[in-house]
Amino acid sequence: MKSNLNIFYSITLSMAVLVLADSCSSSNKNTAFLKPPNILLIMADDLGYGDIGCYGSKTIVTPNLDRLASEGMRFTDFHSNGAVCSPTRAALMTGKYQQRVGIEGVITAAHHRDVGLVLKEVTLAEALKKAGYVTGIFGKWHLGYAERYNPTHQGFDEFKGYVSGNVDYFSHIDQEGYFDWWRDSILKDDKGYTTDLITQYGIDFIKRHKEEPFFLYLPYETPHYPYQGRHGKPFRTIGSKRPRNKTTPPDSIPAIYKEMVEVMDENIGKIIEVLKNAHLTKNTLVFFCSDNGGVKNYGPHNFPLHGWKGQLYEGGHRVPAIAWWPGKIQAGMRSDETIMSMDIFPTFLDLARGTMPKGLDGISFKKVLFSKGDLPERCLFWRFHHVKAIRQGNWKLIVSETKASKNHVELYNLKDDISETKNLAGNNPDLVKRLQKKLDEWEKEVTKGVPFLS
Ligand SMILES: [Ca+2]
Repeated sequence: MKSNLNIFYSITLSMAVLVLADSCSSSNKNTAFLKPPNILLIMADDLGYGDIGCYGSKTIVTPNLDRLASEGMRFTDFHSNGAVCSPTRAALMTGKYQQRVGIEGVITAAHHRDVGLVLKEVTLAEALKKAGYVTGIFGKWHLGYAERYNPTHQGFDEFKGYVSGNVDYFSHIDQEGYFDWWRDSILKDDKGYTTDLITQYGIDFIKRHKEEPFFLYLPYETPHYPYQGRHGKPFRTIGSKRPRNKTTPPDSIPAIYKEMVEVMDENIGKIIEVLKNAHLTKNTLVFFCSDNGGVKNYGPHNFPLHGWKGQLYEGGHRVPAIAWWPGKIQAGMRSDETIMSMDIFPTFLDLARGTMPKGLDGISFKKVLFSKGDLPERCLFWRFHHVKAIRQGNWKLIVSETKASKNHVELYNLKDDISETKNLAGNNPDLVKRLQKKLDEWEKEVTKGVPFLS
């Protein structure tokens, strides 16, 4: 792989030199011959909209993420496709609404050990691999427990990490008591704290592949439960079921949570240092985001948003997102474009100059990154359990089944009311009708013939 790529780049470099010699006046136009950028995608797990400094946290200190935001672009209206883990990851990997691949809910350790993202789907890793990239994932997969759903069968050259929703940060055992730490498609442990291990793997990957275009995906576990700090102890053992977080006293969770996020931030700082020392920053996009909103009960993680992980209020799916690429993305930028996880696939492929698969729902936001234009107007949709939502411009309609009503409708104008406090449905019956019609049409089209997790 490496030698073939080196030959490929030697040839293209020679071609570039010939073209430059032939036409000096157009030298700036010959960037097509340059090596495509490295792409580093870092995804936090359950990190809320207000959980890091540059999004307003008063308690959690995140100098490294804050620096990436101040030197790059911070997104204020970025959304996870799902309000929980697996759906967002399915959308990220396919560039489609997760409903199209039947992963609308969590692939649970208890009930879904034999389902996953079907292999026939073209994943982001497969598409980038086809475009000449070496690909690695270190951290959380959560798109299938069985070996046949392993990320190494979905376009990733290398994998270390876990396939469940969460593991003990030290013993690497999932909440149903199964050991869950993989080296590629083999179950094999590595000693260490999950956040630190993922970072070490990522750094090692960068050092080994710095000459190639690489796609490195680092889905951290932080700050998903179990709440365990770096100097804590393992508390899950093989065969023991600890379905929630009963080992950590609730009053100690805020301090541990803060430490977990700060340790992730410290680790991200280490990775950036490695990129700088390897002189890779001018040709590497770093993109950071969360997979869904913050969890209820343990602090004001989603402030100023209403709602939590698992809900379709903004707190469930509007998440932090930062893009950093010195020299390419202007420093200190803020984007208010409405973007979803499924847009990452076409954007990365656009940057890689790869072939776009057919049937994607996401769209490239490359021009937003480079401050060269806005995205076209579009409607965006969410559905989880008995709740569904549509976003058009500043309007958001949420339709839910409640005990009192099968069709409970809420309409918010997010421009004036980001906290979703004033339901304007009663004052805007025509708009409600229009949005509900679009929502119904989307639902019918997107779920056509696809079996769902039960
Ligand atoms: Ca999550």
